[in-house]
Amino acid sequence: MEENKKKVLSCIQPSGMLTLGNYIGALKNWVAMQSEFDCTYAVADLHAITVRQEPAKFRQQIYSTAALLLALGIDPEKNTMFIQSHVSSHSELAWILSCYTQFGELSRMTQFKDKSAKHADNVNVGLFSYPVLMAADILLYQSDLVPVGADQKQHLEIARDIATRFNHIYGDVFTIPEPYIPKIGARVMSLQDPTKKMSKSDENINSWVAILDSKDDIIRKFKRAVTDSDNRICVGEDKPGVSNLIGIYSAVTGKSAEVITAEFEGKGYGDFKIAVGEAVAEELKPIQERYQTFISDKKQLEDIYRQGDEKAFYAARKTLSKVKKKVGFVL
Ligand code: ATP
Ligand code: LTN
Repeated sequence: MEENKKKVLSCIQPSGMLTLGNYIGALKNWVAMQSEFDCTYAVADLHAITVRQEPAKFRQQIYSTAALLLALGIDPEKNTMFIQSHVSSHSELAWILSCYTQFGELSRMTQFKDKSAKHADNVNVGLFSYPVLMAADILLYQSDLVPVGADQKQHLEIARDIATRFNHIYGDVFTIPEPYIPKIGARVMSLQDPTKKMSKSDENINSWVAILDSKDDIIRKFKRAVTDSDNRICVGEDKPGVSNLIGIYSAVTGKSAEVITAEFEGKGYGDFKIAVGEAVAEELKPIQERYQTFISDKKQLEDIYRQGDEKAFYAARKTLSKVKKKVGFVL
């Protein structure tokens, strides 16, 4: 690992089937960033238990998420890929940082407000302190850049605030991380309600496309996508459904919105939706094939993440010791 490369960190929750939104908004960038940066990527299983998970299913989702990261092209030799709960430093630092985080600032987090409304029967303390654990994830690795979708920007802000506050008291302990939010495909919207983001926890399965969906399912979901009645294929504020499809098509083909509008001049929504579905299926096909090879060899998968766990633990321990010393713990 070259010393002068900037450090990148990101995590993804194994809380269900990863979607096209996760892929375009976050994971595609994870892969692209490997060539330029020193990257650390984790499966955020600790974050996922802020909402109830069924144990057997959860375990499979953790394996599946790790296999998917490899299938996407994350290179575990050049980067660090690990499982968050395997590196105990995350929980330890999260506790310490929670004593440097104000109740008021966590109360303002929109994700907390949304998720506590959605899971009104389980508004647990973990859901509330979720951004502190996320700050620990980021700060442990002295990360310079954090690639996330636009919806995580507020959490990154709070990580910066906590780090700045801590550094102010104790001197330079943490690197202050910058967000890395991609311009293209920053937000993929639901296929059924294009004013809402595409989300794997949406009960309407037609509203999202999973990275592992079959070609038939992908095309069927795009055919059913909500559009409007004027049959013009162009981006417009009054055309959220069509704009979203153009955004998706653009993200997977690399074509600009103008080129796409010209390509479909005179054609109807039906043709366009099929073209988007086919382009998405085409992009996902090799990923799905590689996924099968990783998920069918648990031993190899385990070897890979165990190596990552060790690398991550080594880096995390360094920061955690420094923090403990600064706070005044006896080591
Ligand atoms: P949930 O439905 O459980 O809230 P989610 O599908 O919204 O989950 P997360 O696990 O919260 O996904 O997000 C993982 C990453 O994917 C984050 O970096 C997030 O910003 C990004 N992401 C999720 N959904 C989208 C989307 N629709 N468009 C762009 N990026 C997204
Ligand atoms: N909260 C993020 C996942 C996450 C994360 C992180 C992202 C956990 N820790 C650290 C970036 C950096 C999410 O659900 N999207």
